[in-house]
Amino acid sequence: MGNRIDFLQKAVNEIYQTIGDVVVMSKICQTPAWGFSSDDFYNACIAVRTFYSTTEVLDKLLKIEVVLGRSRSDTDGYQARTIDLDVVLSSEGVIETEKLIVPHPSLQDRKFVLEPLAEIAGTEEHPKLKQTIDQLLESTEDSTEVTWLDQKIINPKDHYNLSRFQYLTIEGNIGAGKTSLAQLISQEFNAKLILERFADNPFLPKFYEDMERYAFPLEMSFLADRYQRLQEDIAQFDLFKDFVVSDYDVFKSLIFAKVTLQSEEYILYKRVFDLIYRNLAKPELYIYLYQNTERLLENIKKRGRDYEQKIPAEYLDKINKGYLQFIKSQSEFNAKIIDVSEHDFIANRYDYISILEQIIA
Ligand code: PH2
Ligand code: MG
Ligand code: MG
Repeated sequence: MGNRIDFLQKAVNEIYQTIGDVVVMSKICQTPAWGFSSDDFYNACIAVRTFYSTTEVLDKLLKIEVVLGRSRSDTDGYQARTIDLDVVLSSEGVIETEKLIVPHPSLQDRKFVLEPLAEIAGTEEHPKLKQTIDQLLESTEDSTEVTWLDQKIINPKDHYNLSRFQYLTIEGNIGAGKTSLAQLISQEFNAKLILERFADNPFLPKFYEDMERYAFPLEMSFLADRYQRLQEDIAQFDLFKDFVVSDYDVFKSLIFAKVTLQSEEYILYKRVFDLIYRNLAKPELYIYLYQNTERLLENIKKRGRDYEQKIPAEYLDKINKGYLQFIKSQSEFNAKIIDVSEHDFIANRYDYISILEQIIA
């Protein structure tokens, strides 16, 4: 009912904001109401990547239907509606609970599902019928004529247009979530991902045991490694990616060195750093994820890297201060502090979206 294209667009927007990344969308198809008489329907299928379970997704879809003005009356049978959101296939395979049946039990009998679904997932196999969607469409008994509309749904993520920053850096303290956020962004926005290699640094575990003794070799080896990676990875242009996102910036080396090194050591270190830094690409946007120390310690505990478990709160405080000082003092690139202390962008899509909003603000 109503402005049908607009309702479809609004539904996709809500799905993007509350459920997950809209990976692909079909065109919109028009068909007569199936099973009852009413105006023609507009149908479309989208694929969504989400960290929620399919049951949670269904709950969220029902909420979106309500937000978009759908009211379900008690009468049996089909009724015209502003919007109807169904899960037709899930990577969880077959789901049969009281509230939810996936794949949708009548999928194979309805062209208004099969046609748009084939467009985005023709080669997916129906987990019960063991045929692909293309095959089901080929053999369906539904003989409805399908009309494709010229108007298209806009992918909500186009709004964020992150590729305008050719090189985006996500920085933050130990355990702030920089790697997770960089991964989410690279996946959702087709960016080349550059991650710091910390696992193979032999000095790191030793450093946490005896900071004074191992600080200098640790900082030197991080510097060498970061320089090499950024040099290689940024220079190596990837034709199939739209931009670059990294979970660290080389200045990190200076920030940590200032905290961990003796002052003469730091002066030497800074000389080497200045020689090296000149040749490196600078990020167009530098994001600092601020997280309070208490939650940093929780995150460090949760991810359970042995050698990190003894990191003292005071050390994290000093590193945070170092970052903030650095951000204040530098003028070479655009830096932004995003406070994630009240947010959980790993478990909550809405928190993730609020970070995207701040990135583009
Ligand atoms: N949905 C129904 C019943 N009938 N007919 C068309 N053409 N498209 C639909 O999405 C549709 C229907 C129940 O949800
Ligand atoms: Mg339906
Ligand atoms: Mg429904």
